[in-house]
Amino acid sequence: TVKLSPEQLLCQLRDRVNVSMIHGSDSPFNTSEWLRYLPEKSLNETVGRLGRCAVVSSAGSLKSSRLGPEIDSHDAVLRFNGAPVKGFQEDVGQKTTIRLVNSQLVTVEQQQFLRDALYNTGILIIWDPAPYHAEIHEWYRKPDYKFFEAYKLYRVRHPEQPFYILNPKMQWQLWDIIQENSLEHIQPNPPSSGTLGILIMMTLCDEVDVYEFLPSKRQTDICHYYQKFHDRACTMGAYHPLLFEKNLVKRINRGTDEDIYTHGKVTLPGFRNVHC
Ligand code: NCC
Repeated sequence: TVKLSPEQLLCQLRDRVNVSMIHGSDSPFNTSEWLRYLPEKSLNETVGRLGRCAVVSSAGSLKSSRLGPEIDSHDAVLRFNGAPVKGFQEDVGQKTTIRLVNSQLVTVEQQQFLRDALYNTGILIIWDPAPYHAEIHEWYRKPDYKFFEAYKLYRVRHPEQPFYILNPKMQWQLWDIIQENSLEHIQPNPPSSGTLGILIMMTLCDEVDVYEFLPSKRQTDICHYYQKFHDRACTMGAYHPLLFEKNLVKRINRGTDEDIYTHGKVTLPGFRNVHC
């Protein structure tokens, strides 16, 4: 097979990955019960049109980066799971527009999720690993983590905060493109929150700067900037095909290698600025 050009790769991502949130018209969520819980407005309506956006990975290499002001200069900032800003503003900024959380966090650490004020800022989006190209009903019956109860409890406590469920079909549409563009066979596990978040921002924004997803010169075995925990798998991946995700993002980077080295920064076009 012929290696796709960066532009062709961007077109594949734009045209084949359908980034959408579960909506009250999506069966089996089209019940009066679910209608009470799902947000009324679409994500697009809630955020409006966004210009420059930042995606902040949770990598240990953000520590001592002093990227905070640069990150906060964006119109919108996406963060992951339990990544804090309090006490880390200098390195990661303080703005949180969207927080993407996985279903494991919300169920295994349910009490913390319901209680910790960290989650009360911005728009929440939850995702759950679905079986390979499973139909939405099949996933609904057998989610990887049974997060629906925690979701409902959170919605009752914070009815004004937008909280979306990511339609699971996008993870395998994206995985297929990652596999097609890698030389090795990849384990069939969904992409990490990192790459899902990047794709979400590419659908909402004119331009997306991603920080410390491709590691800078500060690369470290410290897993997160907010914890003293060492594990190389955090950067390279174990369950998620993280290395392959990163190779793909490297190929579509419109920024410079110097920016990766010094800032761990990659610049990607929003899909509305990709012309196929
Ligand atoms: O660690 P996690 O990811 O929350 O990180 C968010 C995203 O940042 C990128 N990252 C992180 C660390 C690092 N050293 N390099 C990186 O590039 C990755 O793209 C990552 O997706 C997840 O993807 O949801 C993940 O979640 C954690 C964990 O569930 C949550 O932090 C909640 O506690 C997973 N860890 C474990 O299950 C132990 C992790 O595998 C994936």
